[in-house]
Amino acid sequence: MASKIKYYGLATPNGQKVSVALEEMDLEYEPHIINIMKNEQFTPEFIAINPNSKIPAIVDPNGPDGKEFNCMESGAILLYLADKTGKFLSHDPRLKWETIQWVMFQMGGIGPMFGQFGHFFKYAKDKCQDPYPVERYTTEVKRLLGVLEKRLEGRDFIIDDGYSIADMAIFPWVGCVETGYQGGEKLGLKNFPKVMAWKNRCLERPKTAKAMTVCSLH
Ligand SMILES: N[C@@H](CCC(=O)N[C@@H](CS)C(=O)NCC(=O)O)C(=O)O
Repeated sequence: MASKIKYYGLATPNGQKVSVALEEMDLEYEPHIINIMKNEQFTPEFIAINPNSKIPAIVDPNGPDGKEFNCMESGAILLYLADKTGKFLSHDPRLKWETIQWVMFQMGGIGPMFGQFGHFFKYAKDKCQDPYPVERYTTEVKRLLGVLEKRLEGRDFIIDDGYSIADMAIFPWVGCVETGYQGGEKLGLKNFPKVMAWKNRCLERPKTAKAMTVCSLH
């Protein structure tokens, strides 16, 4: 019986969260590139795995009931893998719920807002002359970075007992606004020194660093 998890993704922040978790949790997996630039997320084969046509998604041949299990939404995948392995989600109930809160903060805030910033600041910059969207998302990204900067006061990682799925969820987005969207100056990233140092601390982990290029198109 197949035992490897199939990971369908791309080396974008949402995809990297999952490849980081798979590597850090020492899970055996098979990476499959879904090239969203070629609309591969809309094939019937992929829609059967993720009805929402977005990466990332996984197929675990040994799901919770021993049967094959498909999982979509990166935050749910992180929680699923943490639950499956017992790793990177604290066993202390208080810290566990703190971790879940920060994963949700990423899913509801960081991901959508940073993504919209990138859309208007980089990808659609020639399509929209109105300065409003860039200014709106710049303000919101800075606000969210400020929340993180405060959280990281006196902490090496988001949660007190060390590297967790909360870090895995959030740090790839900080890397993305800096290098992917080249938003460093616009966002004043140097004003968030704790966030930038934490992002580098995450990337110093060999398994995390390796995971960042899984399903890369380059
Ligand atoms: N909430 C979803 C967002 C996933 C998402 O937006 N993925 C992007 C790539 S990072 C995608 O697949 N875009 C293709 C499309 O929108 O057609 C998650 O966290 O998994």
